[in-house]
Amino acid sequence: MTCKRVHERGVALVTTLLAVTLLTIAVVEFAYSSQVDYHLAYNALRSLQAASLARSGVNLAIGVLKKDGSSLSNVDSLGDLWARPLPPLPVGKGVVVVRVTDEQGKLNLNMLRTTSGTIHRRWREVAEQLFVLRGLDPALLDPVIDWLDADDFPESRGAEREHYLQLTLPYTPQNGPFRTEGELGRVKGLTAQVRGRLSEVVTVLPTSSTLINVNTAPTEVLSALFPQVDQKLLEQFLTTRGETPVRGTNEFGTRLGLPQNSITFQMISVQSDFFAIATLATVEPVSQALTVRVRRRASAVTPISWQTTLPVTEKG
Ligand SMILES: [Ca+2]
Ligand SMILES: [Ca+2]
Repeated sequence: MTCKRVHERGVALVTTLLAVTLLTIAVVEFAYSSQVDYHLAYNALRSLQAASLARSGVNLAIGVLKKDGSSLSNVDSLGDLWARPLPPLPVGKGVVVVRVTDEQGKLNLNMLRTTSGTIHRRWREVAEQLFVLRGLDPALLDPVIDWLDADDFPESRGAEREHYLQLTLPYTPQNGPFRTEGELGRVKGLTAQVRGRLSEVVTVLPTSSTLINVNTAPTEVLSALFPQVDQKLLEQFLTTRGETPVRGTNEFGTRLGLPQNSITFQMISVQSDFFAIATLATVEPVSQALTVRVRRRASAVTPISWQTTLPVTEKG
């Protein structure tokens, strides 16, 4: 064998090895990208299914609220069908959890503002008491007051235009009712942590004429409204109101031994028009949470806000 032929065979061998290596890399790359595409398509499909399932859960709750609204009862309580916790509902390949809560059991911050743009003294006292009961400095309410009131004069620990215009990204306070719950995050001092502490007892509703439903209000809201209440009678009421709700504010006063001539009795009710529907839909491996707040008038139920959280993929 000549030296030249040996050289040519060596070159052919190297070329073949190189070709095989490149082919192997291409095949592995193709298999990998196919797998990624498959997982992306799979998760996208599951996300879509979970989102649809979450909306179905909302529609289910709306149906229950409509039915309750068309009943002859003038009382909304924790004994109603909408308030009863349902077990997780399996639907197709997924499962959905639905919870309905009464937004009128909470303090609607827009109630603090009167129609003339001043602050309602008694609602302010209740809000301050509620902040204290939630372990918060009641001075945190001052910037809320300034956000709501029509004037530009800050409360002692408050903040008006001047403060907000000095921020890196300046804006002006509303000097009017809150339009969304998200707007609370723009108020001085109302950090995510503070808002988290208040979320179960405070809300923002698109009206300043709501009253607090004593049949559904959390303990702290009732304590803030009636700080003088006998604690034993309050506990007794809380444990029995699901089965035997009060049918009017007079009955509430009698059951809790409260004098009914106070202005606070004009701030409470036994009915509700605003509810929050929270659903969590899971189509493995994706979960989708959706919270919809609704307003009910007789048997008509209208969404007033939607809040979704991004789908959470647990694996795959
Ligand atoms: Ca103001
Ligand atoms: Ca002010």
